[in-house]
Amino acid sequence: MPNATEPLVTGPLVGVIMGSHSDWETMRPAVEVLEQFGVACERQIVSAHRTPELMVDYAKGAASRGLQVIIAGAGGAAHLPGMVASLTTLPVLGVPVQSRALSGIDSLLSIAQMPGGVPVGTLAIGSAGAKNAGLLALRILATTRPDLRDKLTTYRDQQAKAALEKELE
Ligand code: RP5
Repeated sequence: MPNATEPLVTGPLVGVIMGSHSDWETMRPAVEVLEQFGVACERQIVSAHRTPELMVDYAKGAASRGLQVIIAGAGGAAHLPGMVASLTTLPVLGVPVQSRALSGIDSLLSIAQMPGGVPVGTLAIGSAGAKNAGLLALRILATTRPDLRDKLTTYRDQQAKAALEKELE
């Protein structure tokens, strides 16, 4: 596994935002995988509904603060990723949080069904989507960072090895 004690970069490159504190358990794996690879990230509650002005300021200021990817998680009427994507040219990865009423189908469709022209990369519902959002952010960053690319190759190889080592009783 990558060595978490040797950061590759300093200063947050990835912003992980979510609409509510109730989203945090779902979104935590995104932060964990970024930290595992030594990529600095920030985490913050930014709500499209409850803190719309903060959302505008966050999205407009993200690139100038040095962020290169934004991961946005939200549930229900999940406007956050699309609204943020409309306010920045950074890549925005949307994570649908599993809602109580509709099990996250509402979140998924709200995030995935963007009109042409405002792209949001939509991941799976829930924590698997959050983990993959972190890994996808790493892959985006790795296009210009050979050290990070090497770590991702090691991660992929270790994952394949672990899958094959499992015995079928
Ligand atoms: C959305 O509403 C949040 O992203 C969250 O998933 C959902 C419910 O929020 P809480 O009522 O739990 O704060 O804006």
